[in-house]
Amino acid sequence: MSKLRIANLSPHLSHFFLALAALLFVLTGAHAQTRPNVMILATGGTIAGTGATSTTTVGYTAAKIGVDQLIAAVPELAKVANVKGEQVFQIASESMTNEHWLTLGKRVNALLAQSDVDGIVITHGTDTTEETAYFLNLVVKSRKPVVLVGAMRPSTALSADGPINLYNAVAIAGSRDAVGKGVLVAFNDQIHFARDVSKTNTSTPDAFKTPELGLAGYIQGGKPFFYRTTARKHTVDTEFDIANLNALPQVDIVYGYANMSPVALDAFIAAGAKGIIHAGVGNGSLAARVKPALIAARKKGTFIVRASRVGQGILARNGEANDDELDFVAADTLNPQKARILLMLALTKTNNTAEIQRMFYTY
Ligand code: DAS
Repeated sequence: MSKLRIANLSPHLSHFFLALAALLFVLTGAHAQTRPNVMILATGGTIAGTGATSTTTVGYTAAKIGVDQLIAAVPELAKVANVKGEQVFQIASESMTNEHWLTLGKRVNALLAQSDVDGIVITHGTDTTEETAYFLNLVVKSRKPVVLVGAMRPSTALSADGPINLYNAVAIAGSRDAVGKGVLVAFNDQIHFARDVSKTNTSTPDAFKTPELGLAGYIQGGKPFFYRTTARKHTVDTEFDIANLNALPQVDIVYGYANMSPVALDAFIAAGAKGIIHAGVGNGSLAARVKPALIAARKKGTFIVRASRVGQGILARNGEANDDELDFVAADTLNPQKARILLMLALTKTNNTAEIQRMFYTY
């Protein structure tokens, strides 16, 4: 067709071809190929919980409804991704174990290695979300998004927060902007880095916070907005690999408080703990009645990490104790429950204190 004739092509005819193209796009499902493929791995928790009435927001039962029901309850998911569900566990997350973590981590890595999986959402109880998220942050071997999500109110409650949290998490997991950010936690329209987030309230929908180090960004209208990157290594940049691991070394946490004694510490050591996280008062201070027991444990080969029960701030090496002399490790800004995860993985790689300390300054 000559250039002149194309220029004169009736606008009505061009509108017809545009409408026809749009119709074909919808009918052939071509739009589905433009949406990301997101796997939803369900593990239980309040997001899957049910209560006796719509006003039951405490005293409900967690881990009751399955992943298919979670997905069916939010048909809007189809707007942002092609989703598939898999019920990995059905537990309240206070019962999460090292074995659950290894199973989940291996499943996540297997799925992310598939070219037809663009991202993963993990629905999870809120009690240990921060721990599972940090564990995965250290062992996932992909740059694809992994987003943990849960709910502070059961699915049967008035203004249940699970559906919108799930929609947001799927939108983030399918977003190219979330690639390479490490494992993320999505709650209450906010996006948090796995390393720095913690649950800060027993029951309110805004329980997840990253108080001083700051959240990663927000999710609004089905689109994530990131304002920070994390300074610490994660996922593909870590030295940890669980592919051939079937167990993690036993590490326990001793909680510090006025009048504490070495009884708990001694019990953990007697039970075979390979490492102890001392969640000390203040900057990880060691009570006079407990310090000798920690020193004795170290001499017998148990690794000691000084952390703090405080929640924010740097646990300074050689601050409240001479870590160089005692051969202890300082937890930096990791809270005790996350320090435990890093020490467990560190002990799968080394028995050298200086190497373990390097890891606490790296991850
Ligand atoms: N028991 C809590 C848990 O499973 C319920 C929740 O808040 O998700 O972590």
